[in-house]
Amino acid sequence: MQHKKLKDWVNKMAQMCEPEKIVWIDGSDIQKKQLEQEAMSGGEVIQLNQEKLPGCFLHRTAKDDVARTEHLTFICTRKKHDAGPTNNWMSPRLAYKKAATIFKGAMKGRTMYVIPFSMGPVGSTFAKVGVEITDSIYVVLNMLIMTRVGEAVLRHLGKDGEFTKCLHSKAELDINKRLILHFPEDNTIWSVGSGYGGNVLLGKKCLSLRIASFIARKERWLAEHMLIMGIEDPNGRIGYIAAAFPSACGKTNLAMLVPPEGLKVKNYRIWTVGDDIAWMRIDSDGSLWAINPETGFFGVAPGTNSKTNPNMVATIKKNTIYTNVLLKPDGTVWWEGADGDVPAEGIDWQGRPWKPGMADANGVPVKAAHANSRFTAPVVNCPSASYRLEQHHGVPISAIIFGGRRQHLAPLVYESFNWQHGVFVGATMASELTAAQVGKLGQVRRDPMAMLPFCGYNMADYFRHWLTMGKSMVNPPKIFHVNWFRCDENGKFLWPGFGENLRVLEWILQRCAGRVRAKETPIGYVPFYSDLDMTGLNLGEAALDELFAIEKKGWLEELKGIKAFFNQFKKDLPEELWQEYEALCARFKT
Ligand code: GTP
Ligand code: SPV
Ligand code: MN
Repeated sequence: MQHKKLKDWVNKMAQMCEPEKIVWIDGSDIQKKQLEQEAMSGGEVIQLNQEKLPGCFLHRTAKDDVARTEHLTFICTRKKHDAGPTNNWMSPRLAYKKAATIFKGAMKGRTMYVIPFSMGPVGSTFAKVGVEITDSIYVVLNMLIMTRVGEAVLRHLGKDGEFTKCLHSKAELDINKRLILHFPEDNTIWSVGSGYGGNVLLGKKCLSLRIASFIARKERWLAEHMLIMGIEDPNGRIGYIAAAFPSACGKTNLAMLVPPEGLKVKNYRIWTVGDDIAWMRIDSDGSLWAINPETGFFGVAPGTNSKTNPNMVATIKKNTIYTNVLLKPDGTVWWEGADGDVPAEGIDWQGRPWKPGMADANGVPVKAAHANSRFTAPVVNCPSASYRLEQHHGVPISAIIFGGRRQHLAPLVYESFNWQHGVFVGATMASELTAAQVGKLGQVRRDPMAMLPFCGYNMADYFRHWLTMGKSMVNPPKIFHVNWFRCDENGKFLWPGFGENLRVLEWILQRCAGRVRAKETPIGYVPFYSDLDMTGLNLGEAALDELFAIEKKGWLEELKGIKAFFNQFKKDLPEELWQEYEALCARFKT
């Protein structure tokens, strides 16, 4: 290893954390096997039934360490204003100082692992290198699935290549001594006191979104919380879309959907590029091209079964790490909404004996798996994995889709009038909170572009960057909004979702190709019912009317919420977004 800065940094961090030894992760199979053995004997993971689930393990986190802790996540820029009104901010000086007292001696008696990793194919124009230091072997095993790790990365770094310095320690796994800190100006991340995915797999949300969004603005590209998928028609033409939905709102499911029975005759083929993060650049053709910087899925377990997501069921049969699910007596796993019968017994996600029907002291049913239990699996396991995953130029994006979880208001799908209006649609997105973040379930919050918890700088500047990007493209993608979660008055989903969503994607691609007309409404274009292929779907016109209803009263309320949200950005909010706001108000008045 020739990189002096890297060596010096590792030494300095070791001086602070005081590990017993330092192990460099080389990405080899031999080392991976050793690490797995070590993780088993240390009790960090439990080996699952190797006949039924080869290469699979189970891990349990601490009880209060099961989701991202957004209130303990900070953007540490020198000026508070640069973090903006939607981020938690701490001065870099104070942040380093506070965290250092927790990191001090935190690795005593432990091994410090050093993981060189690349987000994106090593050496591609998109790729960014990070090095994560951690005392968690679970983190190492996850990073080996989620990113490109090892020698090739070091070789690419050479003597003085740029990398993001990522430091993590479990420390005491104490929520009162937990901090997830981002220093975009230093290209540095410090995470301490947690062992949960989004807080500790620093290549994911911390680097690929918070730090990358900061870099992307300077370098004029986009780092987004988006899935990427391709839809191939029978003529072999593949249309690619990128879609931003907040956490636990359906990205993974959409990215690998299986065409519904009624559309089978059309012979569509789905190609999964990514399920969580998209890095997008304007190429020399003036179009937007995207890669998925990750190599694995860190997906939500509950609700995953052969009906909702058969491709994922196939993906997680081998070389997968399960976190916080039920362990069955036969050494396989289960979660609420998994295939098969509810097991008669097992060990729940907290390691306690479990039986169906058990209730806690308050009479609340005890869950077998945590609502935010997850699996970590390699993308290449997925039957629908794109053949272009290693391509350095990525895939060309025809449509960008924003979407949220809204019981009311938002129709099944609508199209923005143009890029600027599309940016307004993204900037005013809202969604109900889920188990993916610690907070009040079901509460509606504004979550612009599904990036509220992930934007590494002032969101007003982020909106401006989006507006600028649109102007820089000869051929910008069209922008749409979807809502799979609208409910009837009894709280039942009006739309069947999952594979059936292809009917909506089909319309979207037809709009991109200019093949169908659309109906103009105050909020954007919606489909003529006759342009939605409903073959084989038992959904009457009345249900469609409910799905597409645009209720003036509700939207006038929504406009108040949007105004209040925009107001917090004060003078920083781009004028264009106020123009769009006024135009929307005006369209509702006439
Ligand atoms: P993160 O990994 O947290 O970023 O989540 P995600 O956006 O990838 O969400 P995911 O696809 O894992 O879906 C989360 C939950 O939404 C699961 O419980 C799914 O069963 C449910 N879900 C996904 N798609 C649909 C849909 O089309 N309709 C309905 N009703 N539920 C859906
Ligand atoms: C999300 O919460 O958006 C996730 C899971 O994709 S985590 O890695 O925890 O962020
Ligand atoms: Mn996500």
